[in-house]
Amino acid sequence: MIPHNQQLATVILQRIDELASISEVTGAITRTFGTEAFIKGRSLVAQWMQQAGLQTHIDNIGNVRGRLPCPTPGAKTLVIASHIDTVFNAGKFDGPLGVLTGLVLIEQLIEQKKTLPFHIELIGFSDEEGCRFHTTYLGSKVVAGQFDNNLLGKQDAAGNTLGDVIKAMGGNTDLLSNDAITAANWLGYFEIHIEQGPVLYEKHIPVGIVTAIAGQKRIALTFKGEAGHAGTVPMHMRNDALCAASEFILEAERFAASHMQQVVATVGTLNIPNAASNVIPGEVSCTLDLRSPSQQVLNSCYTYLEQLGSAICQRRKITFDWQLVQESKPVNCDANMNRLLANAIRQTGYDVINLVSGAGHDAVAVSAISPVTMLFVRCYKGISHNPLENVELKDLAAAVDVSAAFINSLIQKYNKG
Ligand code: HGY
Ligand code: MN
Ligand code: MN
Repeated sequence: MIPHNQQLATVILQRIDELASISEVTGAITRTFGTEAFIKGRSLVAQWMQQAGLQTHIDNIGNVRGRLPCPTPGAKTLVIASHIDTVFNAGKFDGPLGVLTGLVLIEQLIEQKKTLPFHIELIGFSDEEGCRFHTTYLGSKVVAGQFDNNLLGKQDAAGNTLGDVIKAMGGNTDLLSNDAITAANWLGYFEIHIEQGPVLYEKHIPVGIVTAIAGQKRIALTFKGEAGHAGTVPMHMRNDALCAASEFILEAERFAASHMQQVVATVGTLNIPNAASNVIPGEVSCTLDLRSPSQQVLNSCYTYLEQLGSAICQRRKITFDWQLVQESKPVNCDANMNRLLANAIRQTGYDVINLVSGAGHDAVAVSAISPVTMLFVRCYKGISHNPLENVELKDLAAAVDVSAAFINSLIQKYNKG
């Protein structure tokens, strides 16, 4: 007889696979905010929520939301959520694992006819990765009442504005604030997510608790030199934008590596307009992603690297543009909810591992208005943002058990009043 938790984990994995089959590209998983594939994937999640009997709707920012109301007047809401958008060429677990595990947990509560002392709202957030508009947490910011309408003018690579894409999806940009859960109504926020790091894998432990989430700054850089003929301009007479960018990128890597784990720096995109093998690059743009659990370290590294870029470009007679595009502060998860989650982990027979998340999560946006807690699930070698991302069935089954025990402890706590 297959253990019940493994049967539930099998359902979750089947749904993860079905959702992963919906993509903007053949042979890879890509579902970015507002695309046809995103909408198709979201409809599938909405269908599952409806089949489970949840009051389901799509809000104005494109989140898919399923509510299990409780009969208690004035009850607060526990939100169980993660994101359903992906990076390009993504793994299939980053985001959907949290939404689809949450769905199975709620289906179990309905099946067990549990009387809840609080409402539960399951949410698939529409844009956590921020790949299309170089933003992050658009969906969770709306639910947390933290959305900045100035973002509506942001453009994607094709010149579409965020506001236009929201409207094209059927959202009303004037009503985004109506989609927020107001502060008084939040009981708490629970997100289940793959670790996206190697600690649980190295320790052979299926789950861990997130104590804090690193702060991040995303910067857009432009290096402008002078395009020229690759065959005729002598080396000492060049203003090669790509060589300047390359020197900066390698220096940024060396600098971060010398900061002993306190900060990570990544140049994830680089673009050379009008690139050709026989043209000296006149202009290069790239992005820098800085992360640290310490705001002070994040700020000092940001300042240092901006000055470093200016100095390199001054010496090379290159103009240098440095624009902060997005930032979020380091966030602490809620000690009280984490205590309950730790008890649930022990109760399920596992050691408690506390982890700081280098990856950002929707919990960052929600932490502005609600206590948040996150359960990490071991993934293969910590690989993520990569099609090799993988979670074992038995680890997912463990996460189901721990999460169910955690939710039950909340029910007991709030039933006592
Ligand atoms: O970039 C991140 O940390 C997350 O995957 N959005
Ligand atoms: Mn991600
Ligand atoms: Mn994620």
